[in-house]
Amino acid sequence: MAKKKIALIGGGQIGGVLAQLIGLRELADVILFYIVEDMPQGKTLDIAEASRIDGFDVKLKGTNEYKDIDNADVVIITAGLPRKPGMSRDDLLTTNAKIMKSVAEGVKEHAPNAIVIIISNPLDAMVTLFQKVTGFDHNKVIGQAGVLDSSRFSSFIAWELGVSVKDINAMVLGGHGDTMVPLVRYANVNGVPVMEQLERKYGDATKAKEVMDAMVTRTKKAGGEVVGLLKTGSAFYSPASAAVAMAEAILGDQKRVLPSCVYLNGEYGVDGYYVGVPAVLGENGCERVLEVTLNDEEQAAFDVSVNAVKNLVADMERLGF
Ligand code: A3D
Repeated sequence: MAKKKIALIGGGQIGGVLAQLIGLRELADVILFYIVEDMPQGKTLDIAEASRIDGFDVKLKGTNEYKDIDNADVVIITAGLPRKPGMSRDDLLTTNAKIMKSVAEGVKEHAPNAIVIIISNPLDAMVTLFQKVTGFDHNKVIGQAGVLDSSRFSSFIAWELGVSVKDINAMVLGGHGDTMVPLVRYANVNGVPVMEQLERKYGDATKAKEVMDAMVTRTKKAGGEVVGLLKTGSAFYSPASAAVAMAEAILGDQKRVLPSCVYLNGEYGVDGYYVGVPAVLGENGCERVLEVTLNDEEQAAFDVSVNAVKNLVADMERLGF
């Protein structure tokens, strides 16, 4: 079977970790595109020179030319500036929209059949813009946010309960911003509701709720927590891991159910917007949206988040994108 090819657009912090993870997992050959001369070549050479040590056998190539992404099966986009302390994701809108427009034109011309995973912020707007510029089928353009937000939520729950994070199932829906919706009621430890475990731990429903509320708040602000500590950029190991899980599901036609920013056609009562929901990822990209029943409180929180996405997209359109 011919090796698959993943093109990475943007060779910064996330782009570098992506290239290394894809190599370590022998998921595909890697093309790393970035406009600055020699930089992507240096980064991929550095990673490739560890292949004997780590025992992986894929080709890694850096490039400054879009033509080298030809025939990529998956394109992962990180092009754009990350947040600095005190900056909201939305502040990035104008700068990153300009970058995304140029990237979309390059991908449209040279990798028209690829399935595209976008990481650049503000995420929901960048996914919308990329699809608009390329005209690619909606199912082939997907944003990464929910896999990471859900992993953060799961990690906090595991640390709180003192159990392996592998046994936590927890999901975050909505836009990738402060209005995201961690689904508390469905969060479970191997099927047992997390709230039940917290109530047993604290012997008190009020205290259990307080602890959960704090984990929900920390999840919503988790990106900012890392930005505040790093000071010079935003999270990059975990977003790369999240996108690799999505690429693996797509290339392996795994039909994994991963919370992803996908286009809604009436699901969850939303029509014509990209929003984070559980999606079945396989060889055709987003193959299906999985609907979950939301109670009134969850639906209200989801609606607030969808409205934030709609406002962000409207802002972007007002700016001429
Ligand atoms: P950084 O290390 O600055 O890398 C960004 C890359 O984009 C650099 O190589 C840039 O030079 C490159 N770039 C800039 N302009 C262009 C262009 N015109 N064409 C191609 N490449 C270009 O940032 P990073 O890797 O830390 O973050 C990348 C993006 O991901 C930022 O927008 C972050 O805000 C975003 N991000 C998203 C999440 C999500 O979970 C959605 C998490 C963390 C970061």
